[in-house]
Amino acid sequence: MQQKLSNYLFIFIGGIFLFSSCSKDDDPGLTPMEFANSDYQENYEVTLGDTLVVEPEILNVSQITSFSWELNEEQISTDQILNYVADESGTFSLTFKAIADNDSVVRNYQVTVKDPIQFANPDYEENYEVTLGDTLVVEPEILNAPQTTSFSWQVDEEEISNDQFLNYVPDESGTFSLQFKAKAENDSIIRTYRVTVNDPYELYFRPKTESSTEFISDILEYKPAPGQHINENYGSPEDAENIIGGKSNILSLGAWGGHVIFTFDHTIENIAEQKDFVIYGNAMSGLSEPGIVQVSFDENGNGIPDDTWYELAGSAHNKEETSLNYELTYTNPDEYANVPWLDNQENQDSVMINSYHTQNYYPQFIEEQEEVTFAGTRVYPTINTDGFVSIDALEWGYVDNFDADYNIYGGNAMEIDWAVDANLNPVELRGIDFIKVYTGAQGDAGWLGEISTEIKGASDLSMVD
Ligand SMILES: [Ca+2]
Ligand SMILES: [Ca+2]
Ligand SMILES: [Ca+2]
Ligand SMILES: [Ca+2]
Repeated sequence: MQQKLSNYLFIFIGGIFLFSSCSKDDDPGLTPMEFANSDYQENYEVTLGDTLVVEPEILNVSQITSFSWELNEEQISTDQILNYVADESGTFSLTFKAIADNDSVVRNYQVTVKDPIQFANPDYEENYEVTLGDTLVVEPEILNAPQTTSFSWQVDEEEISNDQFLNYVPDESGTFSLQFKAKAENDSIIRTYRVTVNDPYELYFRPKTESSTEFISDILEYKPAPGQHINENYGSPEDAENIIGGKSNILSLGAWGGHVIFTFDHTIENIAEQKDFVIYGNAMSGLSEPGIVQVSFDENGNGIPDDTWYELAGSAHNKEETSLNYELTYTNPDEYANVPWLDNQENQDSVMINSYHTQNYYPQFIEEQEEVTFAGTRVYPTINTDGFVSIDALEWGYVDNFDADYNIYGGNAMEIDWAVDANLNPVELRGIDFIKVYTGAQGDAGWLGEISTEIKGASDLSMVD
């Protein structure tokens, strides 16, 4: 019985031998396994969570060949082709073995598993709101970005930047979708934002209506500098109110820097190629006391002049003697006495008293009762002191200034396009809500007293008959 079994076994094994012999050209026992290519990719780099695929091609594999993949000496697969999901970041040695009886081949690899690119904060501000003309800044922080990472910002599918951090000035109002993409090899992240661009003019422009009037509708601030009329006729808060709605009362702004801020019952539109408003003064030939004008649009719609001011640059603004960024501080003498001042160019002098006005010349109704500082531009009209004192007009662009067009308007007509920023660069304004007028010169005109701008009112020029 035992003899028989071993015979059967012999025949069975022999049969296999014969069968495999018939199916191959060569004897498997004599032809060792080998890799199809002697060169191979040794280093692999994958992102955490991705599948690592390695497909070594081997010649002369037989049915009894077994395979083994080891990652840092731990077996992770017994397939010939590796499909492995990287679940830990780091650098690993990977070994592949194919074994058949006494025959084997081995290959070593190095695998780097990178952490994926990701946003530092999973929560983010999705909605942005900016004002037309402002810069939209979006700064997504990203982790694990290799140096080769590229960035793309798109507005409605049009690329606007390749920087990681966006600095973008939208050129139209409306709401649009903004997409950010960071892309590295085989790895990318995307974030979407919603941006609303507000056009302050669309939101807050106050057009003229049937009931609109041409004159000043409200005084928002009256802060004169010291002067002979201050705290007296032409120099009180009541006098400021009296220039509302007309052009027959007089308001003095005192010496350099003293100002008044007013508004209208509608936005004064900047009409192209035309002057836009007129400010009435009491200038006459030989008696100009140039006041400087600043304008502002109520960008935040709150009715308060807390928005950007732009100065109207007149003819003297580019003159060499003109002082830009000028500042001057007056000290309250607390009595009828010269009012000392000190400027930011180390000049000091006084607003001089005269015998016609014997009150304290320092404004007693303003908040600053020890000293007050004004800032702006100082212009230098010519003061003629030979014989009858006179002050020459500046060429154009100032208030209470007897320029060539003064008699046409009975005042000084102003063009909003003269507006400049702090660096004297022109700015484009479609309309203005607030006007500030301040005395632009400083000097003593003898018996005329200090140079002090007067205004009698203002009109929207488009409403003047
Ligand atoms: Ca204009
Ligand atoms: Ca405002
Ligand atoms: Ca005056
Ligand atoms: Ca005057």
